[in-house]
Amino acid sequence: MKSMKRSWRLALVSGAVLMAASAGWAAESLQDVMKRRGLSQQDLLAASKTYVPTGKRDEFIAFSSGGQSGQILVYGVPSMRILKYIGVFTPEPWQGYGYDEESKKVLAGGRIDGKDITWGDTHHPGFSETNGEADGQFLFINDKANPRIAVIDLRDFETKQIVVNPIMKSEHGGAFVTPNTDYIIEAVQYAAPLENKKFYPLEEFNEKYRGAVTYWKFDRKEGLIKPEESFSLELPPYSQDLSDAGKGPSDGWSFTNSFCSERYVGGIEKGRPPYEAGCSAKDTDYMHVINWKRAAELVKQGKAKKINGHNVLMMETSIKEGVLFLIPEPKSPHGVDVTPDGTKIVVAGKLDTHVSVYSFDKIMAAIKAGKFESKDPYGIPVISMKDTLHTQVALGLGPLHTQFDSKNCIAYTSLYVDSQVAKWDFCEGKVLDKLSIHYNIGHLMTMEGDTTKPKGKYLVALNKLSIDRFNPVGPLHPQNHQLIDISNDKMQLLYDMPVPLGEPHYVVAIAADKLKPAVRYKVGTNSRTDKPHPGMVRAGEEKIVKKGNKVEVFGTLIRSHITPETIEVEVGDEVTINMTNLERAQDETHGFTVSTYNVHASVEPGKTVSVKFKADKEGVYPYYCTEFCSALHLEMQGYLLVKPKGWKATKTTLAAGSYSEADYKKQVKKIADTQAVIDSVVGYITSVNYKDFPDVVNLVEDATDQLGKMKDAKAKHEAAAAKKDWEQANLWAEQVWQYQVKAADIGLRAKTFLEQSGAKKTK
Ligand code: K7E
Ligand code: CUA
Repeated sequence: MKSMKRSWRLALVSGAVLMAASAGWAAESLQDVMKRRGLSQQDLLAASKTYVPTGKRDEFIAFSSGGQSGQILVYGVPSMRILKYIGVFTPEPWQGYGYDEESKKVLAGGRIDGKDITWGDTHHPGFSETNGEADGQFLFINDKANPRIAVIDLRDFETKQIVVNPIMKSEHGGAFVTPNTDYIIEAVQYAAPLENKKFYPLEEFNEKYRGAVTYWKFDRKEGLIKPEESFSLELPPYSQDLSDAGKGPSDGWSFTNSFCSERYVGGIEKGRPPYEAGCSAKDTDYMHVINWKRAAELVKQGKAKKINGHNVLMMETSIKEGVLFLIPEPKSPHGVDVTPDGTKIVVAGKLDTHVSVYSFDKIMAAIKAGKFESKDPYGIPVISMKDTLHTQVALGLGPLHTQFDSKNCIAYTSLYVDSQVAKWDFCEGKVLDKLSIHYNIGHLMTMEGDTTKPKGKYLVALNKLSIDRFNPVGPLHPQNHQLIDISNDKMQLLYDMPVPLGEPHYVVAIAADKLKPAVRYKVGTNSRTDKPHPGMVRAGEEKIVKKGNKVEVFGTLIRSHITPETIEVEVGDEVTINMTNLERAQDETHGFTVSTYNVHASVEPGKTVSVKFKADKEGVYPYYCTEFCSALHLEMQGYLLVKPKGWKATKTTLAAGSYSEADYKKQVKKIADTQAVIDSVVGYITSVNYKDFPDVVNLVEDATDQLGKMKDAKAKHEAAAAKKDWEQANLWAEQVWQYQVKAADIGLRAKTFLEQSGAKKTK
């Protein structure tokens, strides 16, 4: 232990010197490396387009569905470096999601029929938009299996809300956002009765089973979905698929696909041909064209019916009021995508080689003229394909999804069967380029490529299979996100990124500079509600309150101790521990757990988190900080003592060590040496314009805090030394040194930051 302390001091003293002394080895040439690693010129070119040097950042940030993991995966483009997993529908231990009280409440919002559902089949993330542009404030994502939508606040990348769809039993087409985020669109996948827990036999499919599309009202100020102000449209049982909101000229309308307008009901066990045959029998399905603005007005006028307490505009009303129309679309389509200028709607027919481009103007003209080719079995007017098509382009086999370029009229469509990306012109209706990629692309994604202002540059192909692409890891393979350069006429494949969370159906990416995440919370914030946490306390106010069998701890975390360090309860007590992280420095997160009680919290600077459990087991349970937050992180510990009922102490002195006057003298010398290091660091920091760097100002505040605490400990060690109490003298001297180490650690970080950011001398 002693030698470790010495090396610490050495490291502190030499840290600054080491920093400057690492250049000068005879470097390998580029040719040497190419030869050694078997790289071609083409590889090098690709590498130079995706490589982001150490310390540099990505231009775009991608938010990928984590598929069945129920999470979101955040990565940078073009580096494809993973930055974060966000727990959404699934507990996420690192972030304490599902292990602390605040996040448990968020997850509880996703309970269905009174039961926890701890996974989700996430498909489509969507950004909040302002005037059709991604604004970087919120992210939404859906759960197909258990029809739910979640809201993630991009100030802290935390999930704030989960809402359960009140009338659906499954969904797929979510989350699509209207151009000013008034509504988040979610559409049914497999038709079922809209009333909850209502049984109708499959023989009554046409009469009693229904599709629907829900418009969730979003309150941007509160950052929450308002279920009471949300509504749905009842739709025929056509297996609705994806949707997109109109924008610009088509704002106020939305478009939803369907893939089984045959209304086929399978049953191979009874000798019926399977769903796959029955659902693709006809040459066309229906695109639903919906005037959601008008529908919202009708709901306000009280024209909706309440089903399960939720506003539903029944088909009869929608037809009568002219808010719902159908247009045939080629066989079993998958994606429907509105062009950035809002004038056209692109539909890819999975089982057709074409993409169909519909003209919004033509659709409106047909509606205005009352020109319909027929009515569907439910009486919904059907506009003819011929009257509304702008063009159709043969792209290849299995077109699925379309994204747009920053250049006018340029679109990219994934070809599932061909395993290709097609670049084409949707104005002129011609193919421009095709790129073969690895197996079976599903979605594809360009930078802000589903907004009014796509940013071009890169495209990511989301491939379902990776087969032989990566080192084998067992029969379950990762999926493969392939990065493609689209800045030139010809597309170039750059990089393969294995995705270890399946199955990431869709990704959205945004210019990194649009995101303005916070580095800390206002002290005492409940991050899940963004409100002051009643369990917060400031330094020195920590307390344990006992009322009957309820024990509530109001504690704090700061390098490197937990206050309180002992919590005593009686078996059977209900224990709530609130912890506030008092740090201001960036990235100084502490974790908190109590052995074997299945609780965990991630307490970022300023946050207050509570964990709750019943102390139902007598015994001794260490609690500690789970983040390696400082050199004395391991010592960031304490004991929960769960005592038997009516237990009385018999021994009252704690175990002691043995310390001498010589030890004390060594301590005092060590303190003086360390102070010299601190003084030199402080000297440097105050000699430059450090006040121009808010991050450094925060570090300096934290360091000053640590040094401020020294005074008290110093008085204590000196008083103890005067009384020749060498144990107390040594321990309080050691504590002074601890404060110094932490201050020096923070100070060195500030110094490095300043040197790297080009701080200027002021003295
Ligand atoms: Cu897999 Cu959008 Cu759910 Cu297509 S979806 S691939
Ligand atoms: Cu705080 Cu480890």
